[in-house]
Amino acid sequence: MKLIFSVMFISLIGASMVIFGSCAESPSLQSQDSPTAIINVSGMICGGCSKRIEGTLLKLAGVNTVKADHIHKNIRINFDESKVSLDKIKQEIIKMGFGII
Ligand SMILES: [Cu+2]
Repeated sequence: MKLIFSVMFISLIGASMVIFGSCAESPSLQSQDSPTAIINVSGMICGGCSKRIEGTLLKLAGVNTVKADHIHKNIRINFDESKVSLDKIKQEIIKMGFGII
């Protein structure tokens, strides 16, 4: 009986993580003040590339959300202009080996 409860509890945590995970990407949660930029990038050829870009850019202070799309070859990024500049973000993308179109 105890096992059943712990299994239920773990799956409940899993479900809430999925819910909160999808909320984090929702544009409605973004601050109205911070701009969202769309950067066209060359060299992204698969989901691994986009995940790598997302992971690296999210580590930058001031970057709120990053959505890299390797099919449309662009990155949608929401950031705090007082903490990070668009130039700095582009530099990081170039440092990873991608090109800015
Ligand atoms: Cu790739």
